[in-house]
Amino acid sequence: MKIVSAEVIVTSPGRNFVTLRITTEDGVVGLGDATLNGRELAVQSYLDSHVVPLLLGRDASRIEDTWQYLYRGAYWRRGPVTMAAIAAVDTALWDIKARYAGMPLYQLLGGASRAGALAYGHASGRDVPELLDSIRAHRELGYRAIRIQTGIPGFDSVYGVAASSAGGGERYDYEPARRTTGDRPRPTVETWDTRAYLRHLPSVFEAVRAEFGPELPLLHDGHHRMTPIEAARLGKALEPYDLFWLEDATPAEDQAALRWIRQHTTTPLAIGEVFNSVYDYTMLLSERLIDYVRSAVTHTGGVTAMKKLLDLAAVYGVRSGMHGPTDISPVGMAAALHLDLAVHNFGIQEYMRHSERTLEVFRTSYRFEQGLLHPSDAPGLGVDLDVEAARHFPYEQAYLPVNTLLDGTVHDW
Ligand code: CS2
Ligand code: MG
Repeated sequence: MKIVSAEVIVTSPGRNFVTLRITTEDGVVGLGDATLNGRELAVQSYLDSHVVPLLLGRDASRIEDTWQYLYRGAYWRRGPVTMAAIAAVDTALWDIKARYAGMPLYQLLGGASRAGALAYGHASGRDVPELLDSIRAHRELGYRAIRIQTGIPGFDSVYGVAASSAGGGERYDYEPARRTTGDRPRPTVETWDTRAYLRHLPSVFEAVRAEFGPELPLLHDGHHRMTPIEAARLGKALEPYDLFWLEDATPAEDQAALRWIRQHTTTPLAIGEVFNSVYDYTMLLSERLIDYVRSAVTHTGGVTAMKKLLDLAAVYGVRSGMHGPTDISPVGMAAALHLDLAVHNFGIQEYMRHSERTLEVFRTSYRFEQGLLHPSDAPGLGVDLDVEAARHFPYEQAYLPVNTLLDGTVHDW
């Protein structure tokens, strides 16, 4: 099962993606997602310069050994670029192994623990009426759990609110990265005021619960912007609305901040989409400071590392809530779905549906039916990459916005 080629494919069918395509001597192809939103070329360079040359000639069946070789052998450890590169190799090798076995990957991870993975979608609105329409549209699309994000009076654009999000569906799905242009070579700048946000949000949830009742699982993403006591205040203020989770309430690297939030509120907490290794979670898990692990296979070292992370989380009663925005490619999404189906401590799966243009390049077999996702029983991950189609969509530089406070101070976006 020798690796004879490994190609890094950067393509931009609707948005930028980085995919590693590994081929064995028998012609079996495995895919791995290495997309890092706004830093795609850094991962491409790391893979092309420091990983691909080391893969050629290696035995593709030695997944754990290759993971350790790329992690410990690099000397410099962790970090989003390194771990996205390792993730792509690891995921591609699992794809290959399952294809050789003629099985869907989840069968090699312990088989199915459920019929499908509960998905949540992104409803948003610049104001409450638009948000309510977006929630209705997402329920019509079949979502049984919904994240809600909304504008703040007086602010032009706020994280998570699509330009015109009344409908739901791909025209309105929120795409945060913005392509640079000749006369705008830098990231766009957004402004923010946490006190205005804290004053506004509870009334939004009041309106949503009044319209849709108490049962609909509602999620909200604080997107790293609050101090611990601000997050504690919001968690407490939202308790009457029974959230499924409050995500990224504070900047995730300050793990101890979650102690303060936990002391003040019973609103469930999810964190970790910007993490890239199990070591980012050790205090959060051992002290039970969170309820859901937000990492994606793509950013956390691949299927091998994600399975180990979720198995550790299970020891502390913490469940999965894997990251699934459109900047996780269909390859990364498929890898998540195989884990979602197999692990015991599954919680929920984020599912921002990719555009039709993206799906011209990534031929998927996973299904979204009656609010549940299933990876399909196709061998491997169940995703194929149309390399010729990919070449028609060259990379286009795009950056995530930079966020500032009203006085211009740079803040977390
Ligand atoms: C967000 C992401 O989906 C989420 O929970 O936090 O959309 C995030 O903003 C993007 O993945 C950043 O690239
Ligand atoms: Mg998030």
